[in-house]
Amino acid sequence: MKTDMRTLRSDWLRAILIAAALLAYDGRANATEATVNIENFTFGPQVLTVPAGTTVVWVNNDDIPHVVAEKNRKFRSQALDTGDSFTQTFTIPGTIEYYCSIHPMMTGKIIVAP
Ligand SMILES: [Cu+2]
Repeated sequence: MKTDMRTLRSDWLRAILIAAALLAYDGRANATEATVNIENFTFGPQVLTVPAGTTVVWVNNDDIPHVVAEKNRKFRSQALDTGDSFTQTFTIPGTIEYYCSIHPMMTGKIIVAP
C-alpha cells in the first residue's frame, strides 16, 4: 500500500515536470526573434537561417526608403522610412526569397529550418 502511494506520487510529479518543461519550451519558441538590418542598400545578413516559429524584424537603417517584398507576393511591407521596421513570423520550414521593390537589386533570403 505504501509503495503504491509512492508510485502514484512520483507519476504525478513526473507529469508536472513534463508539463512545466513543455510550457518553458513553448515560451522560448514564441520568444524567438531575429533581426535583418537594412543598410547601404543591403539586407544583413543576406541569408538568415532561423528555426520555425521565428519572428523576423527588418529595420531600415538607411537614409532612404526600402520595401521588403516576398518574391511570390506572399508578403510585402509598406515603404520603410529610416528607423521603420517590418515584422513577419515564419512557421513553415522552407526558403523565402525577398527583395526591395524600389531597388530590385537588393535581395535576401530567409531559411526556415524545421
Ligand atoms: Cu530599397
